Amino acid sequence: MKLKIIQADITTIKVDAIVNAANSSLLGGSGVDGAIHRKGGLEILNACRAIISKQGKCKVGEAVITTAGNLPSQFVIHTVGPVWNQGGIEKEQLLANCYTNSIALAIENEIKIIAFPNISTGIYKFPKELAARIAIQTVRNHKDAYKFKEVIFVCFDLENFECYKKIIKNDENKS
Ligand code: AR6
Repeated sequence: MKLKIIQADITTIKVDAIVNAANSSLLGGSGVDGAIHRKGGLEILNACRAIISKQGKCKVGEAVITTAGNLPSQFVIHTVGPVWNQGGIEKEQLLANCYTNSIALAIENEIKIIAFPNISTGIYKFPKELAARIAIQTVRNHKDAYKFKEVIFVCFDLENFECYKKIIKNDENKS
């Protein structure tokens, strides 16, 4: 499995699935969620509405999959990150669950290339370095269970981009 770190707008990249940092309503919002719904169009919103009417709101840490509508990718996996608020170990576990449950859906759908944004590190205010460590570690924990061709961490802001590069570099130096 190749881990790749890039700085980009996730709505512009063409992979099997991009992940959305959604909220429990799945009806869109601002940040990366807003960008995905804006560019992906009504097809995504209608697919989210159908999921909500069938199974109710998407809980924190859980994930659902839809078409990617007008986006270049094939699927969007919507996951709901935790709001950092006062933080705590349960928030860290919930963030890890976002990655684990997104990966489970990717496996079910035989997705080989998946791109993650930096879930919870915008409006939900999760500390960026801690979130990056959780993201990288959780993805690595699955490397024996399923062979992704590529897992891409798509960083939007420079701070996240630098964080991910630093962690990957430190890990390489240790091994
Ligand atoms: N491509 C990639 N990453 C992006 C993009 C983009 N186009 N736009 C922003 N980011 P956020 P959250 C980065 O706030 O913290 C929404 O309203 C951004 O720099 O999008 O999980 C939802 O509906 C940051 O690093 O998501 C929820 O209500 C990361 O994406 C709430 O925000 C996550 O920032 C979710 O908050």
